[in-house]
Order: sequence, then structure tokens, then C-alpha cells
Amino acid sequence: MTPSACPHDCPDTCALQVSIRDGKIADVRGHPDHPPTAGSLCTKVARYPERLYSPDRLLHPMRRVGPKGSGQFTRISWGEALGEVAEHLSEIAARDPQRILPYSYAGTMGQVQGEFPERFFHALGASLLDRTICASAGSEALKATFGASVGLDVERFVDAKLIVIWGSNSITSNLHFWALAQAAKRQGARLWCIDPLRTATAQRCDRHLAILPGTDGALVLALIRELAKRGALDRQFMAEHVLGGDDLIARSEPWTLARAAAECGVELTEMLDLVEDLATIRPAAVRLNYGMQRVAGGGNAVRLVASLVSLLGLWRDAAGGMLLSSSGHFPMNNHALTRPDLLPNAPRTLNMAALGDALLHADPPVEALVVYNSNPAAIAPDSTKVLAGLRRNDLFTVVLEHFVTDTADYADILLPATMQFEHYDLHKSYGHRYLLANGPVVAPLGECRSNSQIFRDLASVMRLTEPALYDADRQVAEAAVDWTHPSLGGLTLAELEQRGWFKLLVDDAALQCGKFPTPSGKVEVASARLAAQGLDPLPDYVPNHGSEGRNPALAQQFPLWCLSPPERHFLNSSFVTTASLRALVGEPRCLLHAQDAAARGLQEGEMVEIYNENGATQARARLDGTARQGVVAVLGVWWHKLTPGGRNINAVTNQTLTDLGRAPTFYDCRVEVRKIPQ
Ligand SMILES: Nc1nc2c(c(=O)[nH]1)N[C@H]1C(S)=C(S)[C@@H](COP(=O)(O)OP(=O)(O)OC[C@H]3O[C@@H](n4cnc5c(=O)[nH]c(N)nc54)[C@H](O)[C@@H]3O)O[C@H]1N2
Ligand SMILES: Nc1nc2c(c(=O)[nH]1)N[C@H]1C(S)=C(S)[C@@H](COP(=O)(O)OP(=O)(O)OC[C@H]3O[C@@H](n4cnc5c(=O)[nH]c(N)nc54)[C@H](O)[C@@H]3O)O[C@H]1N2
Ligand SMILES: [Mo]
Repeated sequence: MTPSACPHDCPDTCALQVSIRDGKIADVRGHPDHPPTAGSLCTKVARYPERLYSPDRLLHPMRRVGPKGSGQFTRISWGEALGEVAEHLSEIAARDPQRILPYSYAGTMGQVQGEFPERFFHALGASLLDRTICASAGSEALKATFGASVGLDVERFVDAKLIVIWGSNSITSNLHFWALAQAAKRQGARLWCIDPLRTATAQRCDRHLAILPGTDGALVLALIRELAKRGALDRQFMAEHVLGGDDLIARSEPWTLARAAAECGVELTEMLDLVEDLATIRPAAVRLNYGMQRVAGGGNAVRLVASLVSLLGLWRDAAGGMLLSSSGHFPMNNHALTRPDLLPNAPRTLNMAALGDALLHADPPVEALVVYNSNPAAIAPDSTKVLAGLRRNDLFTVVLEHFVTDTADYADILLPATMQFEHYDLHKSYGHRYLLANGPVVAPLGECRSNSQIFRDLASVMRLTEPALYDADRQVAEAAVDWTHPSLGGLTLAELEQRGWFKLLVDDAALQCGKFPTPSGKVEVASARLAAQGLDPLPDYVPNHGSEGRNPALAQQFPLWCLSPPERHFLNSSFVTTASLRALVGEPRCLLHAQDAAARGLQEGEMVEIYNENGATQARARLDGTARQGVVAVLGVWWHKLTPGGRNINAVTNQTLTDLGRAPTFYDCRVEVRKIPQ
């Protein structure tokens, strides 16, 4: 049977079982034999046939006829569409290829449909895209501390006796990990959740520490200080396997529990309970996730958690340590996949987290934008600027999509792309250790073509001669992996396609013995690599940009923190078009604490405006006990055009970047909330 994998941006990367009736997909299930999937799916992907066969699906190439943003298009042929795109790109490339900017992220996580298009842009010499929108603060932090994105095997969490879920709403965004955490709980594990919001996950843990956004660093420093004073750190592990541990303990000295409790906005007694559990319960494992690194000090905060775990020697236990991302375990050959050697020049790099500024102010200007696997109009921060950039009449925009998204509305040419069941791909995961294959199981609908096919076709119309631009999908998959790597045990691509998935043979004993892929082979709490870049070698607490200490005027004018983590039944801005899922979510919600609402004369169920100096969005006030005082949450990411008032939550986020990794600070966001006059 043809293997199938979920392509979406989620740590779980499920193996799917697809049933076909009369040439159409009738049913999609989680594969029962793939251990992380274990036969279950999230509600979104369980309803995939509805997404695939949606009446809103883009099935033909289109040319814009109305003003930019109006979403008015007329159908054209592939020949016309490719010809027009080729003409524009060739003309710009002949003058200055850097004026072309590709914009893509993880609409599909597939190595072929996600990464192969880069070859085309490399061959042109287009601007490079710094792909920072999600995880780069955390991944830089892991690289500094552990040498790569490596960590505890998610399947080992079942045997842990203490699990700390940190900056993650597992039930929403890591459901298959949650199943393992539940199994551990049934075997007596204690679960903590550290999250400003009392999410569904937080509610179901034994303990919930609702710290203020961006204060994780202060919390960790106080934990280290207190655990050191109690003699609870693993001195032997530190001596043998950690660089800079004592320096970090010295740095933690000013961070008494009382000071941190005040900074984090929690009770001292709650912190003492966490200290006690961290000191006494083993095996202990931390499931860190990306929610806590979308703030000014996100990179430092991840380094601090990674340091805490290592100072405690949690790695010693087979079910101990931490997991943020497993992607560094995969023996990928990114160079062979994306071919940066094809670059004829050394083009500039533009940061996707500051797309608004790039479109409005880059010099030389961006003249062509080619978007695939992403919906930047909706998901990039500070959308007022992004939309102003997209509206430029001297910008030629091409969008490859499944649906007419907010971004597609601004396309000059819109190209219909295939979905996962209609194309071939190969997948790694950032939450588990299985490589997965995906073959097409049905023919493409309408005139849809895969991303890889579209870029091969475009290269051909532009008469590009580089052979690597014409590699077939299987050749690309062959190139994407170092098949001789010991973790594959001699696996071939053909065998992977046969089996559907393969679990990497990772030597966990190495991490247990404190052997990490850093230059020193140790956990680098003090990083010589960061010091060489002129940065502080040790991690520290970096308060939010919007904190009272750093920006008192802003904090006074906009006293509430605004978080915008995902709605459970959406995936970033995907699935917003799936009618039954949109019906489950209902409408944009603003979760508020009862006292914050009362102070503003707001009632449950009223429409409110969430605003700041960047812009405003509207949502229905919900006083459901999720938000702590001082924090609101507007769950995302709705499309602008489906949001009352026409602007989603990224109208209020900003383009400020994190301390490491040049990533967005979506959750370091100050707002005020008011009633919308009727
Ligand atoms: N259903 C669903 N699943 C998804 C996604 C989706 O959109 N929908 N998105 C996918 C993607 S792209 C990603 S990156 C992951 C995201 O999933 P996660 O990595 O878990 O990150 P977030 O959902 O952004 O945030 C998780 C939690 O962190 C909390 N948080 C916010 N700020 C802080 C802070 O300063 N400190 C701490 N300790 N916690 C904080 C938020 O309140 C939130 O509940 O999920 C993936 N899975
Ligand atoms: N305010 C706020 N903003 C956020 C976040 C947040 O928590 N709060 N989360 C951020 C995070 S973590 C992330 S990762 C980004 C995600 O941002 P994006 O990566 O842009 O994710 P999506 O919004 O899901 O958009 C992906 C698009 O790709 C399309 N697509 C899927 N598969 C294919 C394919 O095979 N071919 C083509 N051509 N198109 C395809 C889908 O139809 C969809 O419209 O958003 C970020 N934005
Ligand atoms: Mo993400």
C-alpha cells in the first residue's frame, strides 16, 4: 500500500491510513502501527477529505483582475500563467536577481515539496530568506547548549515520574505527546505545566505555574540558585559533562525565590513546590516547546532551561532530560537538497519575520515576491505593514496555494498546488525520530500541480539550463538524506517507501553519559561559540521588550500582555477554510481575566477591540478562566478576511526580534482592550 504522512507543521508528524472509494479519498485515519501516531489523529487531519474536496479549493491558474487585495481573479491556462511569471522573473533577474524574494515556510513539512524549490531561487540568485518565523530562537539556543536540536526520545516520557510541560499546550499542538504524558500519569507521574494561560493542558496537569509572559529566565535562575543551595544539583555530572555550570550558579545569586516570584507574578510557595519536585523526583523530563521563545529573551530562556536540566543531571535516567526538537537527529543532506552552490552571486538575506519592512523599505527594493507553503499576510507580525507592502503596485506577486488565502488576494498570478495525497514526499519530524515516506494516493484535482512540478515547469519556460532544477521527486528524496549514516542502518529509499516509516537508530547512551554534539562534547552552559560572536557566553534573564523596566511608557499605555497561541482546530492559518472546523471554533475569541474585564467595564460575550500602536483586531470577550490577570489571549490564526473588522491578531504584533535566532516576538506584545461601540 502507498504510504502516507501528515505534512503539517506539528511535532507529531503522523503516519496516515487512507481509504479510497471510486478514486476518491473516503477516509483518513492515524496508522495503528506507527508508534507515535498509535492509530489516532487530531480532529483537523481526521477531516482531511473535507479540506481536499472543499468547494473553495483553488483548481486552476488565475490572473488578478481587480485591485490588489480584492481577490478578483480570472481563470487562465498554465501556459499563460507560467509565461507571465517567467517573463517577469527573467526580466528582473537580468537586472538584479536580488530583487526577487521567495517566501515560504512549513505549509508542508515535506522535504521535496518544501525544500526543492530553493534550488530554483538559488540558480536565479534571488534574495535568500531567513526562515525564522517559528523556531529559530529555540534552535539557536539548543545549538549553543547541546550542539544541535537533539533531546530525549518522546517515547521515553511514559517512564518519567516528573514531567514538566513548559511553554506548550500539548493538547492543542502536540496531541500524541499528551497521550504519552497521560500514560505516564496513570503510572504515577506528576505533571507540571508552566504557562501564563490555564490551557486545557494546564487544567489537566497536577500543577500549573501561571508565570507572566517572558519571565521564564527569572524563574530558572531562582530554581538554579535554590537547588544549588539545597545541594540538589548533580555535581558529578556537572564536573564531567557541563561547561560553565558554576559560573551560572554564581550568576543566579541575586535571584532569590522571592525576587523571582515577584518578577514572574506567582506565589513563593508554588515555586518552593516546584523546587521540591525537581530536587526529589526521578526520572524527570521536560517537554519544552516553542511557546516560551516568542519573546525578546526567548533564546536565553531556552538556554537557561537546557542548563537547568543539565545541572540537575536529568540526562542520567533513560527517561530523563528534555525535548524541544528532535530534528537534529535526522541525517539530512540539506546542501544536496537545496543546492546553495548554484548561487551565481552572494545575495542579501531578508528576514521573513520582518516582511513588512522588507517589502516597504528594502534597498534595492523587492520587485517580485513568490510565496509558497505560507500565508504571510495572515501570519507574519505587524500585518499593517505587510499588507501595505503587498499592496504596492510595483510589486509582482506570485502565490502557489490550495485556497484563496489573505495572501492569495494580493497575487498577480495564483497557481493551484497539490495536497499531500496528490504528490510524493519524504518527511522528518521535530517531535519524534521517524523518517516517513508519502506517495501520491489519488490524482491531482483540477489542474493542480505539485510545487516541485511548478518550479520544474517554470525553469523550463525560463530556459534555465542547470540540470538539478529538473530532478524528479524521487531523485530529490534520494539527495535529501545521507543514506549511509549509521542511524539508518543501511535503509534505502525504496525500503522506506515499502515500510512507510523508519525509526532512527540513535545512540541514547551518549546523551545519558553526557556526550553532546557540541565542540567540547559537553553541555555548553558557557558557549565559546556565542562568545566569539561578541555575545555573553552565559545565558541570562532578558526581560520582554514591552516590560515595565525596558519600556515603561508602552507598558503604561498598553497594560495587558497579549498572547496569540493556536486555536486547537486550526493549524496556524490553515484549516480556517474547513467549514466544519471553523464551525467548531466559531469566531475569534479574546480570553480575559474577570478582574481585567471588570476594570474596563467589559462583560462576557461582548465584542471587544484589542489594540495598540500598531493596529487593532476584534474578538468576542470570554471570561472563561484561561487568562491570568494582566494577560489576554486571542487564539489564532484567523484569516483577516474572516475576522470581524477585517484585521486579525497580527495587526497588533510587532517586528521586533528575539535575542538569538532573529525570530519574531509574537508573545512580547502589549495591548489595551475596549468595548466596541454598538
Ligand atoms: N492544533 C494546532 N497544533 C499546532 C499548531 C497550530 O496552529 N494548531 N501549530 C504548530 C506549530 S507551527 C508550532 S510552532 C507548534 C506550537 O506549539 P507550542 O510549541 O506548544 O507553542 P505555542 O502554541 O505557541 O505556545 C504554547 C504555550 O506557551 C504559552 N506561552 C506563551 N508565552 C509564554 C512564556 O513566556 N512562557 C511560558 N512558559 N509559556 C508561554 C502559551 O500560552 C501557550 O499555551 O504547534 C504546532 N501544532
Ligand atoms: N500571532 C501569531 N502569529 C503566528 C503564530 C502565533 O502563534 N501567533 N505562529 C507562528 C508560527 S509558529 C508559524 S510556524 C507561522 C506559520 O505560518 P505559515 O507557515 O504561513 O502557516 P499557515 O498559516 O498554515 O500557511 C501555510 C499555507 O501553505 C499552504 N500549503 C500547504 N501545503 C502546501 C503545498 O504543498 N503547496 C503549496 N503551494 N501550499 C501549501 C496552505 O494552504 C496554507 O495556506 O505562523 C506564525 N504566526
Ligand atoms: Mo511554528
